[in-house]
Amino acid sequence: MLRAPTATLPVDETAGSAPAAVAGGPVGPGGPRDGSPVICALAGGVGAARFLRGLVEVVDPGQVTVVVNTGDDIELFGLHISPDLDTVLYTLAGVVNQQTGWGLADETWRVMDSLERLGGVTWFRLGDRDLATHCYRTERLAEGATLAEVTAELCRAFGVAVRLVPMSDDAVRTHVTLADGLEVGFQDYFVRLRHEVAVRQVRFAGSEGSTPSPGVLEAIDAAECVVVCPSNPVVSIGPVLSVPGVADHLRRVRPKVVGISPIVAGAALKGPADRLLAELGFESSAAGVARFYAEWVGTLVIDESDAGLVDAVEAAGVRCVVAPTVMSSPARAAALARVVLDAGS
Ligand code: FO1
Repeated sequence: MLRAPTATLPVDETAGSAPAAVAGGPVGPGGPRDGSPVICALAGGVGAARFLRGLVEVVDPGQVTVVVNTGDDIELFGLHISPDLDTVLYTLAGVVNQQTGWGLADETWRVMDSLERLGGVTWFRLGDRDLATHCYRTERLAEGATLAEVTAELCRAFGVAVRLVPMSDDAVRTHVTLADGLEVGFQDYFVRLRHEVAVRQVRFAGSEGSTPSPGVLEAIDAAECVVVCPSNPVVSIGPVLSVPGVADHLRRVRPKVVGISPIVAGAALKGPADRLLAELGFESSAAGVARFYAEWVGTLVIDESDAGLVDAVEAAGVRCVVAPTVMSSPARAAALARVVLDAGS
């Protein structure tokens, strides 16, 4: 059984915006966390970021590699925007907008306001300060840096000690076919259409010829526990799995892979995960998540409100752990992280 080092946390339900994973040393009152387990996490956006914010309270951030979905990436105004990478980065740096879960706190919107006056594209809102991140990333990519290199530079600049890695340096993009047959890009579906439309199919364009970013497969192999964050199984974890080699490596280490169901009492806490699962033929429940992940997840943590689904999860061949999974505060996220580490034996 993996044990998080025992430095206990203050259970401060109101805490939330302090940097959680700053470079230069462990956080919290317990001092250095010797013997902290080596963790690899697969992550999407907001739900994953909140979990990781709790995880780095109970393990040494320097021991954590996070493989992040880049299927949501979009080019707008010639800028390369990586929403999930930025959501995790900003959250771990303690600078995320707490209300939306994405973008920066204390943001201003003067560029968007001016763009609106010009009749430009404003359905995807880029804050003034957030724009600097996209400008920096785009410029460095144009200079020949890889997305993984730029991400490491951004982590250093934001003082984040966790190793954030894009799932691939290659362009893999999530495309969604709507019920009427029209195919749109992920952000078109998610933001412009507010994911209020029925979906027939999801595909990850470019995945066949892509390779995992340097260190991704090694991080999966070397980890004492691989965590599948509470992200949308279809459009957040699905793209990561579509990169050749990732699913195979997970399959090989299945007993140490622990997932967290993003579906609680039949509904997604945020976003369209429940509808997407149902639309793609999976039950919209923690049991449906277990079936979706069964090939390569050894244990699934489900919410206490779903305790009645333990048999259904285990019938899918997945060990089931029941715990409070709703992360209404950083302290609850940290408590969930402890449960996950304990489950990752
Ligand atoms: N989400 C929205 O609902 N509306 C937006 O205008 C929006 C802009 C945006 C800009 C930068 C960024 O990093 C994220 C942004 N998001 C926005 C969130 C993003 O669409 C989603 O978090 C993910 O792609 C799904 O994980």
